Amino acid sequence: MAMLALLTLAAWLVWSAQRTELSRARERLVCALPPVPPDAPHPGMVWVPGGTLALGDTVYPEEMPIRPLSVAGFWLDRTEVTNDQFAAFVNATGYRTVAERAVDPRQHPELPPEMRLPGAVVFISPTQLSGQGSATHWWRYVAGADWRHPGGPATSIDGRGAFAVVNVTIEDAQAYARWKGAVVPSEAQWEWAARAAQNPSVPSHAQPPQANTWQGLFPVSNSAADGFVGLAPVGCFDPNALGLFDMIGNAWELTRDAYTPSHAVLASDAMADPSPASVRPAGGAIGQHVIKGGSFLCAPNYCMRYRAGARQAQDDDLAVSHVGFRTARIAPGPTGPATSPGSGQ
Ligand SMILES: [Ca+2]
Repeated sequence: MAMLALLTLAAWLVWSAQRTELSRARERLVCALPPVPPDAPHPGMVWVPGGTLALGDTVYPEEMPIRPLSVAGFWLDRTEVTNDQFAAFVNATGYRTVAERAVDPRQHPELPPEMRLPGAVVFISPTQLSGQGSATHWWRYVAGADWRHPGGPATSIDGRGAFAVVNVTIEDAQAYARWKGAVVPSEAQWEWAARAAQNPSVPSHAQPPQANTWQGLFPVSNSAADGFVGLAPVGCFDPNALGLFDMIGNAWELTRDAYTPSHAVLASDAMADPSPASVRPAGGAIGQHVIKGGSFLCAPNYCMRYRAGARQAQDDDLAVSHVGFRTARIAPGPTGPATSPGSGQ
């Protein structure tokens, strides 16, 4: 009986390895993006016209209540920042990301020594779960995981230059943005852009077909009906009406707003001030920022955050394998006939 179990296990391991190899062989490493017009004022960025955003949604408590908020026009990267783009920044500046530095024991005296090593939290799909399961079953702190080694020291980004950079924190995102002469978008800017500068009369809560999310029973069964088991190269799915790719799904995206547990409190001047400054008051949750858009791990049975109005908290000093970002730029919009949505890509 024991021999039969061993043979069954061996056969499963061979089959599983073959399946993984097959999926890797089929993996798309790049997706074509529309050409950038030669006269684009901010190449690779899309103009997001201003308007009044109905901030929030009604699925989870943290996205309520819905609040009206003015957003001025701004430019936004049409894709998530890629590994190639982030590598250019690191090569030019020598920057070391938070995940590449040791954890300060004064900040986290509770952590065991192995979790103070440089590293990041990596998603590892469990083969089975008992009961309701716990996030600790599929998230692991992996020493040596960083943006160049998304799954740990044995992994790399070779051939994955067009993939969204992950395992980056708000500090890393802001350092990159400064180098580019840009900023990390506010939550309101991000949400307004994800809605293509329009408030839908009835926001959809359905899992979107044009986004890299999770199909199947999270976290044990991923059918990858959208073509991707994990992260995807940027631009593989249809853009929204402004020409922005992957606002929903693929990687969660950092915003510059400190996290608060609901929309009940906004900065008092934010309601009247149409500037694109952060709408969050000082004194939000210490050490957390808002992330938006959901990721390749969002599934209907677990995390319906594949929506513009959804939001989540992300620890400032913790890099995670499903969090990336894009940048915004405060500059005059396109003029004359080039003012149509999506121009200036
Ligand atoms: Ca997917």
